Amino acid sequence: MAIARVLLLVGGVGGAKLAHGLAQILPPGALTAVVNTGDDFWHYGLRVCPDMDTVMYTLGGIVDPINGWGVRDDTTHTLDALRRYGEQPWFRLGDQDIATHLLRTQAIRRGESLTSITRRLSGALSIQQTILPMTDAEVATIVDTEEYGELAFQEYFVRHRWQPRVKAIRFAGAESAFVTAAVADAFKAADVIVIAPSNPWLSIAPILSVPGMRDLLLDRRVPSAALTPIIRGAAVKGPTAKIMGELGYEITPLAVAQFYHGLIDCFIYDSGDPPPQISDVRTVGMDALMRSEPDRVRLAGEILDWIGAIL
Ligand code: FO1
Repeated sequence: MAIARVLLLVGGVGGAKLAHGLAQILPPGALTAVVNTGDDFWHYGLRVCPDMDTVMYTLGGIVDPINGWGVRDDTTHTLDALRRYGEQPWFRLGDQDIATHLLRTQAIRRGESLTSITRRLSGALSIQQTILPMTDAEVATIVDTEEYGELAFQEYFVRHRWQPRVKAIRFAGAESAFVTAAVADAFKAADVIVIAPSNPWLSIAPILSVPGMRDLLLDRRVPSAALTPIIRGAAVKGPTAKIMGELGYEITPLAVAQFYHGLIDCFIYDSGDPPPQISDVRTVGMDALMRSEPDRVRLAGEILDWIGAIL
């Protein structure tokens, strides 16, 4: 069966690459990305939403290709000016990127939802896919570390370069968050749900922490597939493998599949790894590493072909 609508649960850089690959092969409007907002924070009075922006800039074709986040060829004059005042900015906000935070903050202060402002910003960037925050409420990922106790996510990730040892992770505010009508509608409309190869504990777990989100996945009438972010014992990027070790998991695709058990019917691991055996989940090996833009398109096509064939 041909897949018309894909719903992608996604975090930052790695997941955005898959979103980009899917966007190349699906018709306009057929992809909806439900994005982690647990990384969002207030910084110099601005609402910064790193994963939302990473997905938006990637789909908009303006992302910095080296970092995978921020705007390509952006300058940092604002940070230089802050330094002149004696500040030591530790979070690298580019000048063009700041324009996004200014408009978003202004809209939020006026009472507009993150869902609505994201629709306007992505429309202005001529993005034909739908980018939805996991919720319009503020949810903050908090990382409990051996060395510093609890750290706000970006303090852990950027300021401390994800070096502290992780003891636990919680999602502050999740209990009073809610699934938006836009997210609920996207689940109803989807022919397949894909969980991107993002960090399960830092990027996907916050999405699943929103009350009602797990039920949307559990009540699905369409297949749900997850991709491994772990390939041959290592994370493609970032702290996934390190965190798995620190939280007591084996650093294997199987441990990732088990984390999603009950929520997925299909699991994609890298063909260089042994096939994970897990009950009620069909597994398939693919070249899961996205080194280049053609790789993203190839992987997205293989995923849709495989799921389309078993539908
Ligand atoms: N990551 C860094 O490692 N250092 C930075 O200074 C940094 C700045 C930054 C600014 C805007 C943005 O949208 C993303 C930014 N990121 C930076 C990436 C971000 O911290 C992480 O990729 C995610 O939060 C984890 O998915």
